[in-house]
Amino acid sequence: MYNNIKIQLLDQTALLEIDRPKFLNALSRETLEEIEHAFQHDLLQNTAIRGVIITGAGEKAFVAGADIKEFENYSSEEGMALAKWGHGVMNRIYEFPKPVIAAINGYALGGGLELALACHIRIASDNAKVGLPEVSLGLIPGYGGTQRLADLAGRGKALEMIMSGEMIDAQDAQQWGLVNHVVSSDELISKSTDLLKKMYSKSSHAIAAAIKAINAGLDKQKDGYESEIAAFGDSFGTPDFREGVDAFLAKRKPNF
Ligand code: CO8
Repeated sequence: MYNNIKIQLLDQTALLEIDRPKFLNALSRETLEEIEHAFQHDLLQNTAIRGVIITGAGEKAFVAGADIKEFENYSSEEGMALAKWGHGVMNRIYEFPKPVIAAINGYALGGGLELALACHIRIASDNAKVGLPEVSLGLIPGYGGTQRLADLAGRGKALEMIMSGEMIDAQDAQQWGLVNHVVSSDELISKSTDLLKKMYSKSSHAIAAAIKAINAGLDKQKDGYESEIAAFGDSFGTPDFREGVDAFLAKRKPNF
């Protein structure tokens, strides 16, 4: 049914694996559509599923970002439309009434880190590397990253990560408040399922209510999210975007 994701049931937990290892699980439009569909239908409606783990196929990456090859020729309007839709998908996960854990098994970059930030909890393997490198492409994060990173790590750390475009390792990510736990690769899924199992012994109604209440407290009328969408769209009209993406595709350093 899906071409880019796989869903496997581990008792009451759905393990959603993003399955494009050849492209480091980059989020193509079709991949994001499939994630959206899964959260709208299977994962939501199947009452046997009480929690979800999102992870990446292969040993190298959780998700290395949005698929750069797909948006290399986007106009500002197309960029803004994609960000608006992407925000909707991320919000669906952020507000999902069952617990969602990102099991970060390698690179979580750009849209990949934004996907992890939209989950309720993040657990990283000790080889994980996370970052928001969009400025290297002449862009800014476009799937909620400017807001959710600042929520978790604070303004100073968020600005450092976004303005430098540098990645940090799993230990620093834990210190910065981005990830809850760091474990070995072998333990990543078992640590995530163990944490979910503790939640399954509690009231699922109360858990859904807690997610809603915590999110409501952080909702700043969504103004920041709107300005991210507008600024993200504007970036597509700049020469820096052309240079950044051309450089990535030509495997050279950009010259801004
Ligand atoms: N998109 C498309 N393809 C990718 C991506 C990506 N984000 N990341 C990696 N790939 C592909 C590579 O092009 C390569 O394919 P090929 O073999 O055909 O050339 C394959 O995956 C393997 O990658 P590398 O050979 O580069 O592997 P390395 O181990 O040398 O490097 C890195 C790993 C450091 C992760 C490197 O691949 C990299 O820097 N990737 C790009 C990371 C990045 O910039 N991510 C941010 C993208 S922008 C974004 O996410 C914006 C989100 C906001 C919403 C977007 C809406 C439009």
